[in-house]
Amino acid sequence: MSSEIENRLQEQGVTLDGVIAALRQFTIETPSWGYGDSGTRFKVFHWPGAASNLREKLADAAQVQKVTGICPGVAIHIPWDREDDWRAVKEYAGQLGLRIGAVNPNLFQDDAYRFGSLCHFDRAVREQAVAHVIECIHIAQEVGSSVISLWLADGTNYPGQDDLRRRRHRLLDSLQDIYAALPAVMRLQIEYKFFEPSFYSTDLPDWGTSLLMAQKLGPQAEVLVDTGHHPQGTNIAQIVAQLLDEGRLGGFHFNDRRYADDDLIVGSQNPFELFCIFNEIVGAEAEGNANVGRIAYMIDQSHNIEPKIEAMIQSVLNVQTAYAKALVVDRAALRAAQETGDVLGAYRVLQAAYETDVRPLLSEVHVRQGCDPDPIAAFRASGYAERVARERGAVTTSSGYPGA
Ligand code: LRH
Ligand code: MN
Repeated sequence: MSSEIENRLQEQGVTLDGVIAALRQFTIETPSWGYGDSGTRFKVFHWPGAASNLREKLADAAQVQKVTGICPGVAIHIPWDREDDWRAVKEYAGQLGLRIGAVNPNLFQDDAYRFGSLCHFDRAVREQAVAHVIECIHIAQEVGSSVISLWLADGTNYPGQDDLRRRRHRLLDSLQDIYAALPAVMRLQIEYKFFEPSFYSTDLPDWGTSLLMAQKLGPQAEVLVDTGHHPQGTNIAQIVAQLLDEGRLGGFHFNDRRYADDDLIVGSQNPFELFCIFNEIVGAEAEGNANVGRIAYMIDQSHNIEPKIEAMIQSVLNVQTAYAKALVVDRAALRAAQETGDVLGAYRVLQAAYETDVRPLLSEVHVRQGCDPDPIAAFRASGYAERVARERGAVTTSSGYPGA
């Protein structure tokens, strides 16, 4: 363990054990859909051994948990993961050392949703959509999950296509019907996205709209921040600071992007942005913000060309790295610089933390989790990927374009 970090932390009155304890209690949920074949509208490339049903996805997620020790939860998506015996699923997950995490309704793939789901002008379609989310609430109850993470593709493609205030009224009405069905222990996380698949208006386009809806619904409603859902140049760390201050930051869908909702490996394109997000979280926690302890950290990615399980492990390591760097920020020095207008002094405090090599620290955390210090090497050495590629025969893939 490098004494360089230890000495620096000592100077800040922070113990290494404290930092390691924080990293050990930190968990990240992986998405079932990240283990299966996925692609773009141009092509879905099949990965040999890619999981094609919920049990294979859970078995692959168990490998990520085995080598990282911080991924016991797996988010599911309905109907992609629909099963007829959810108690058996809960049992099977338990045998693998896993639990079912957030339940994601799908209100974007049924033909009925051409003009929207919860915002559709036809009451029958809205009722169908509400019924689907309530079905997901029942599934969550059966598998012991406490989070419904709701994303809507709802929107319009042309000016005048629909009345934007009436769509908002329908949205709130539908969400109130869903909120009324939410058991006391459960949280409704409202995800936003500034465009796609709608290209004129999106009914939940930004954090402000999701926050307003959550505040109108009640304390169990929160905002879910998908890091790929913002216009270029958006300061996501500031959105996180605001939501923490409002006590409505429910969770994250971590991924990274260069252009639009690219769903690439988190921290692979803009690792400093991810560090700034965690710096806001650690800073708020240091000042006793109660919301921090409730944040659901989840990954939401699609691995179109790369090996899916290794991509997931790499993603977990990238998030751990950002969190570890935020934990070694000299908060007292940062505050002092901020309160004296020492602009570059403050920046250099963050820069020093960001440029800290936390790999030895993370290796120590992995070992204390009972894992190999190098999770990627451990997974590769396991031969698991080669074994499932042999066992899980080939599957046909498709794409958004028929016949492609
Ligand atoms: C929408 C989204 C949403 C999921 C889907 C897989 O872009 O981020 O969270 O339902 O991806
Ligand atoms: Mn998402």
